[in-house]
Amino acid sequence: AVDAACVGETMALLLPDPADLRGPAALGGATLRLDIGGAESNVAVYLARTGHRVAWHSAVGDDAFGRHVVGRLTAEGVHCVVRTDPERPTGLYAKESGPEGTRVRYYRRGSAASALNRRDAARIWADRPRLVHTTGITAAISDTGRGLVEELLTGAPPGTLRSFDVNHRPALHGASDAEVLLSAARRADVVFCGLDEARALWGATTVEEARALLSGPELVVIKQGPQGATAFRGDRRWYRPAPEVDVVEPVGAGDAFAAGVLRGLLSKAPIGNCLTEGARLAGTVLRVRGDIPPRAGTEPERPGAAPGRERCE
Ligand code: KDG
Repeated sequence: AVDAACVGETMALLLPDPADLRGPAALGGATLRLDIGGAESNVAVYLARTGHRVAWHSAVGDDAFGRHVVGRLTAEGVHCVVRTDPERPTGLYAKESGPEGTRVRYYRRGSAASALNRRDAARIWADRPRLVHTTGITAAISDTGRGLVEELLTGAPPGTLRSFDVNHRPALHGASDAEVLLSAARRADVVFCGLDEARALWGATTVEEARALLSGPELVVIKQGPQGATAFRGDRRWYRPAPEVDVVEPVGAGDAFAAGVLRGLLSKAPIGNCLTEGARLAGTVLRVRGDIPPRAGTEPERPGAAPGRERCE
């Protein structure tokens, strides 16, 4: 049995050195750092770093990028349950961070992971995870990916905690995805959603409106960017401010936040402490250009959320 199963695509990530992006000959002779990125495997890494047994379920191509992804995740202590697809490549993505912010480009259509489908759920349940985590990205990479997300949310064995992060990506999601994401989010036990996402997808303007839309999950966590985050369970609510950091690059902070909350839930910490751990972890990734901070920079990590009194407001 594993503590958590994280399900979704992980891509090889190409990170140019910011100095190489200047001038008309941008990237000519540039150095590209090879990293990895995938919302669900990012969560898996954070959970593994505190000693949880975590499986990442996905597919990669029979190529160097796929081996790189699996190698990196394995080195992080994540158990990789992957199909190696001889026909389809590993997805790629590139991130350019400049003064105007971060621009992300995907090269993932027809990737190995886009062939994930509802039949993959059987392998996932075979591990008997306490928690299954997936996101709106998996629902958007293909119709079969969406089928797998539906299966994870409706076919989970009783007692499995189903976690869903809306993860709205304008480069991937079209207008018709708003309904898909809402119905997936409503079927989870724990849902993470940015207020900006709830606004863009469903027109919610306040955390209360976002929470009201997300009827169904036992725990609804609304991320308010620099304003912090609010969690709702039944008629109780908890608030935590955002970490105070000089932001280098924001991609991946949502995954770190979700992982911090899930760490807390796995160790049965009070909700307020789960949010505190989410904010702390998000702070660690906001300081780096990659999607996850290197292990050395964050060691040693505490197991689970910090003990302490729960504050409810
Ligand atoms: O949350 C960070 C992810 O967006 C990033 O790691 C890449 O999975 C990714 C995606 O599809 O954008």
